[in-house]
Amino acid sequence: MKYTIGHSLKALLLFSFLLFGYSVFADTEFDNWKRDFREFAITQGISASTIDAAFRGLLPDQKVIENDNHQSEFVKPLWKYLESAISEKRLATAKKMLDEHHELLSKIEAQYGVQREYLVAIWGIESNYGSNYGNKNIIRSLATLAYQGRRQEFGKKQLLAALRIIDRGDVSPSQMIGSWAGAMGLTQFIPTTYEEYAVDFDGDGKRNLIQSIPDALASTANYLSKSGWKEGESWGHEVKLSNNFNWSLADMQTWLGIGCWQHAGVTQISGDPLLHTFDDISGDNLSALLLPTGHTGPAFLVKKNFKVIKRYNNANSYALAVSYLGDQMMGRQGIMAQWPLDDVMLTRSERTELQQILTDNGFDTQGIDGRIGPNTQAALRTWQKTVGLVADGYANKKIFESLKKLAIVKPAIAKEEKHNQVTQEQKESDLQKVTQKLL
Ligand SMILES: [Ca+2]
Repeated sequence: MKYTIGHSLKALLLFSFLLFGYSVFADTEFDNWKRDFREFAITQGISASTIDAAFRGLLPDQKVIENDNHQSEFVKPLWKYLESAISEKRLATAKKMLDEHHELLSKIEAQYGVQREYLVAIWGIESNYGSNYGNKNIIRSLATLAYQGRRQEFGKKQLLAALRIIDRGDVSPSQMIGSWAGAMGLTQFIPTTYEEYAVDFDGDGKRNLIQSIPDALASTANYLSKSGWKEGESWGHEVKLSNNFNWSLADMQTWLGIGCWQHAGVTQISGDPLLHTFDDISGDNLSALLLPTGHTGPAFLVKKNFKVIKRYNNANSYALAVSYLGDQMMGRQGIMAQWPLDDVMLTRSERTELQQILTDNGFDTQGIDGRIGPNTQAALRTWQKTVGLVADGYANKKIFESLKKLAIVKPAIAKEEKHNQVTQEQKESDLQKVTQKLL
């Protein structure tokens, strides 16, 4: 009898394991991880009761890992992104918010020196004025990222910061709702930014960026101000470039005074000289030239405040959206020049291929990750210069097709060169000739 029960029990256990084994195993592993993290967090000064309250019943969220692994094949053209970020409806709500929170915004502006329009723009773009700031349990999202996947260090650091925020009494674990990646509240602060820059502006002793509009907007102003926002200044201006412009200056690494830009052939969008209206420019006030869609699209001279907006989200598209939504609240004009609407964006695999071709041909992109960053742009620019194209470093379908032709002709040139022992100068001139013929 004893044997039979034991046998049946074993069979039942085996059956259960086959049926539920993976999840039972995974949960146990996660429980172990939670136990270890709890111990670690206590050594970091977080109270056991806070951790226990935050970790109670917590399970990993596979959706978070899926989102983290999902790298989109297609990119939205910049003009499409701006169209939705600065829609008529968004602008109308923004103006309503300026009106509704007039008094609060005056106080924040006086204390932090950041124009209210840009704060309201960030609030709109980050959470659509609180109507969309994510519905994920932040602790669960961050615990999942810390437990598995490719960003465990980030997850761990942010989770600790989130627990400290709860420990401090700013918000409760259940109030911590936000995006799958850990950004919280009306203006989407990640926990480490929250810890460092959040302020209590409504005076209740708590820094609540999820439910308190005064706290969220003042914290955003504080963050911008501490990141070097220049009071009373704009983010920059749309400009026009002369036909024989030296495109290598438009690399966002070259920061020059306004006089230098004027000398280089930059004018106001109207064609008037820069200095006439750029009266907030002093000697130390430098600008960089941004051509987000290459030499055929709009051009912008951007200043320090543009860089500060990018501290929030390091994308030119985002910073342009905040800048223009803010400007339009002030009644300033929108973007005047035409976007290159016929441009076809590269897919992720094409971007990877472009980097591979450039690197294989001696134009090092410093890694192949499918993202067109400053290194890839610099490599592309050098290639464009070598073959006599406008060196704007902008990668679209047309450039990609030209580059693919190069990948075909380059080995033939190299073979011939080897045979004839040619000089570097000759090599470049040959390459230029062949490519010109192909393009
Ligand atoms: Ca508060």
